[in-house]
Amino acid sequence: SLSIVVAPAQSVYQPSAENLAARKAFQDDKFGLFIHWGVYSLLADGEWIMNQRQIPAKDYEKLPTFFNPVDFNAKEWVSMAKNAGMKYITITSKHHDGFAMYDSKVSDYDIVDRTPYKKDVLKMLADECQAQGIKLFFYHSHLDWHHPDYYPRGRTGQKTGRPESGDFEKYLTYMDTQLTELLTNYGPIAGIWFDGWWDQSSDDAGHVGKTAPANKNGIDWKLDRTYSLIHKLQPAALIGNNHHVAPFPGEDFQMFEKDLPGSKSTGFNEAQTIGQLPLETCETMNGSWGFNIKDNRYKSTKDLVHYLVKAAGHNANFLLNVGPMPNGKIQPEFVKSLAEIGQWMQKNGETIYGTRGGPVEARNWGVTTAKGNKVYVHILDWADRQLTLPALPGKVSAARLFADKSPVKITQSAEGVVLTMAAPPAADMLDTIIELDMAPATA
Ligand code: FHN
Repeated sequence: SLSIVVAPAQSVYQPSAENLAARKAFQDDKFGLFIHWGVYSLLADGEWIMNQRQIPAKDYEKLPTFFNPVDFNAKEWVSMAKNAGMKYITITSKHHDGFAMYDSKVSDYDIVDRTPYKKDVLKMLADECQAQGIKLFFYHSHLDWHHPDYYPRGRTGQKTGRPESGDFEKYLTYMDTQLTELLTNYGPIAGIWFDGWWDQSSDDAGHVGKTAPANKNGIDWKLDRTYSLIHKLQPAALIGNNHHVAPFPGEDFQMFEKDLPGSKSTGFNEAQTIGQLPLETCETMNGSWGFNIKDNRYKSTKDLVHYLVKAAGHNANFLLNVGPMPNGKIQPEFVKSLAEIGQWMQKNGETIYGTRGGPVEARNWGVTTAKGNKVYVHILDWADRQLTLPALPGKVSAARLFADKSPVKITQSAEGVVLTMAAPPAADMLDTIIELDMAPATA
């Protein structure tokens, strides 16, 4: 007989009013601190060390016994982020190594039960974020190189010492239970930043607008179920997933790793299309996410300010990463750069916070951002006194240098609006900003 298989109804996700408000506030916030911190920091060679050195779980489990971040100071970290001009923090609750940086009741493989430190750093950080008005997101890894039921092992993971079987559904229940702990015991959580879906990705990475099916190993991440759980526990919590494919239903923002949305400058984002969601791009301050003692590829403060400005010009937030050391301190090079970025943000944050990208597409000289009747022209790489903008949505009624309010001359040409400065952009300026007053376009 013909058995008709009724496909599960695609959950049509309708964001709540709180969620929509949280999305807008997220877009207004523009700038956040990414923190990759775990027991891997003891080896000072990045957060993939367990996989890169193929360390079997039973050996890697020795690491937590040495993890004792006695110099961790939540107030110091949150103040550093706030002084840099950041409005939120996204910290790893569990990275791919499976070790929970908080007191989980569903596992003893966590900072309270397995380290001499015995304190819940996420609770301390959450309390300090609430005290200082900084939002807190948790980065949570789908991928888990430690849990026995994370099987089949997917694209990465230990080839040695891992069980040759497992119950993936039990692993998903474990993951959902930890997410429930994080969204119940740590106060208001601004969102969950997923990563690692790609380890057991579906073959249908070209989907648009529907939840991915099970992959050829029969692995179905059941994202609908996890996302519904998160939105039920905290409706305003925003879901993002660093899966490098187009957004799935239930996601509230779209991230582009090491890539300005649409520029496809890294292979990760080839398949990604820019959806209608708020956007975020993330980057390291050197070349490593987790603490890496030999990685001195420090980006200059100018590079980082330009990345922040370009992200805003691409209508995206910028999530800038630090990988704290095993003693709980942030390395001095990062502290210094963040303080310098904060000085720039103190003077120029008005041209970033609360803006949206455009109206002029990114150019080789820079980008534009807009807020209310203002357009900010961010000149990042231009040595001429004159700059021509293509047609703008409305009439430019006045223009001035944002820094000193000195007037900028406005004329028209066949190519568009010509802005003439009294002098070319100063070479030492991280960003020469021209502020335009826009009159509404006449009907
Ligand atoms: O594998 C992770 C990596 O460790 C790090 O967390 C980055 C951060 O965006 N995401 C994955 C690499 O794409």
